[in-house]
Amino acid sequence: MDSRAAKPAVSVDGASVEQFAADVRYYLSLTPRQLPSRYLYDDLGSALFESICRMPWYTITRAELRLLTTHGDSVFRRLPSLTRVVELGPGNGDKLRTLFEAAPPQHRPIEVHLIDVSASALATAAQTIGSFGDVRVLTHQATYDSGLREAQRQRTGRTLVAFLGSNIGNFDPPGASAFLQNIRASLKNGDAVLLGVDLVKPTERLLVAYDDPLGITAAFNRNLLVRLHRELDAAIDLDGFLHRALWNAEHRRVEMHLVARTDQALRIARAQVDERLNAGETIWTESSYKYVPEQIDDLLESCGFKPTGQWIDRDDGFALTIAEAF
Ligand code: AVJ
Repeated sequence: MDSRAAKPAVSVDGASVEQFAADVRYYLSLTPRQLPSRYLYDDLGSALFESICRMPWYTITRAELRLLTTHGDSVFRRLPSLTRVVELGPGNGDKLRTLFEAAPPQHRPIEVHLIDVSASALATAAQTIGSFGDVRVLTHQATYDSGLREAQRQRTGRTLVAFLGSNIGNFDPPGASAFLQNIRASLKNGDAVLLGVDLVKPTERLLVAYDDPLGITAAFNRNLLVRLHRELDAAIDLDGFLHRALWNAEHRRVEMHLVARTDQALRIARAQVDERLNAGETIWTESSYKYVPEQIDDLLESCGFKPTGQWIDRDDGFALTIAEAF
């Protein structure tokens, strides 16, 4: 065994280095060049994302927490005899904690399953939710799909699947449908989903949320290049790439890109990538789709869910929707 083969095969966010390398190789070869947004969240990326959530320009987190505080009680009242909550992508656990704090103790579920690819996020979230003494917390370090399958293997009683923070915005429309249909297939009638979704708003407000004056989102985006360096032995000039955010009105999405300032060599040893980017060429690293409220209802209905409640924060353009599997 050489020293490289002896390296641990798991990177900090739980995906194998082989999987990371294979994805990097494949997505960089596409036209336009891309990198999957799920790789934004290693330890540093997750810390940068938490900083983004504290910035005045990024309103998603606070708008959603306000809605959860104000309407959490109504959410649970619509789900009598709820026994379990499965949260996909709990982050630091603040969203679920806020939801639980808004509910009278007798409405709280007995069991919580947290599903995330990030081990550090899971540890923090489990500790936060564990502070509710009467709730049993189980964690699954996995992708949403396999984690959900795992969580549903031992299901009993009534389940609520929470998918908050507008994380659904990272899926393109067919992806969002497939994802919700997958959730629906793991549920039985009367189970429910709680969806937090960022809404379309004036372009200036969208752009400053994804290209902020402090440069934190730029650091979040360029951290992908740092990961290529550290985990895949890449030789890339970090200063050779700029952060760019743009509003794609046709597809109703904010896109993040890394833009080559000048001609750039892209050599990534462990992914067998050896390419050149021309000045101005971009690597597309994320889409954040924005919705109008009716579109959320339509999407849910087409995936086997009947919306039973929707609360909207008009100031920041954010919707919280509860829907029952039928
Ligand atoms: C966590 C996917 C909801 O798209 O708004 C924040 C990630 N990207 N700033 C989003 C993100 C740039 C965020 N989501």
